[in-house]
Amino acid sequence: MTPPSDLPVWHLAGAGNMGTLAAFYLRAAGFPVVVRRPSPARKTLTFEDRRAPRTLDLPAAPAGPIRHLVVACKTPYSAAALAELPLAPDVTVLRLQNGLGSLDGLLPAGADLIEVVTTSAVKGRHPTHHLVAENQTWMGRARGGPAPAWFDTLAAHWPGLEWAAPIRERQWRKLVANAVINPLTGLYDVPNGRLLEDPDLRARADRLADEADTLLGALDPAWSGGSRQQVAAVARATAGNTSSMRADMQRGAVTEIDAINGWLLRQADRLGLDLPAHREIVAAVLEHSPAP
Ligand code: KPL
Repeated sequence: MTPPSDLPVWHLAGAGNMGTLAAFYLRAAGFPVVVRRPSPARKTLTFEDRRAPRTLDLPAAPAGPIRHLVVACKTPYSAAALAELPLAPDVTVLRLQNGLGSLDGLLPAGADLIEVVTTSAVKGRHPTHHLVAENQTWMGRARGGPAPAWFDTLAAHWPGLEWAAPIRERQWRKLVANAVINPLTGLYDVPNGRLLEDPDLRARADRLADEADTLLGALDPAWSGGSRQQVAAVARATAGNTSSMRADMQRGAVTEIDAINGWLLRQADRLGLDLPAHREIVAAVLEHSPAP
């Protein structure tokens, strides 16, 4: 375990649902947490299981280089959130965002980028956030590698947190679920479970899942496929949920389509593959939501 005097100070860029969740567990583990973006905040996290609500006072960050950063803003705001932050050349970054590649080109070359995949769910708006499902969370680097020294301290206070080496398969599984469920539920304005009930939606979901399998299999022949079944399992487990993209579209906000389906399309372009169902759905979402 890391001795308390060596506990790093975590800077938070994005204090929404996911940022509040990370801040809560980091604090529970004894790490100081300060806010970089947007500003100092008082947050309340309540729990579905009726644990006492916890108020988090997140002070503004002191001046000086950032060595440990949590990026938890929505993906379209990544560049703005990181602009002019004094990142140390070897900054450790925890990325708690949907999609892939949202921090490409935004971090110093020596940064240690740790990806976070969670199946926990937090709902709400500033300043009140509600932990509705406390499930599993994985952290790890896309290329693999051992956990940093602070990880065991955090894992002792973050239920269901595991180190994944490498984390890529988990990221790809999450990406596919988001690439199918989010745009369809956003466009049709339906809860996740409707994808299983409506035959037309189910057929569209299956096409998106199959195209994702084709691409991911081309990127890595070891990819085991099965995205139709995996997406259906996520839609079943979250049947009553409003996906994050549906919520964004309902409030007229910019969506994360570019980091989710856009990432798949960029990889497909590189490989000379066409993903017509993803191309069409990206165009449809962009037509119905503000430009990034
Ligand atoms: O992660 C999600 C999201 O809404 O972004 C899913 C898995 C689709 C659950 O709603």
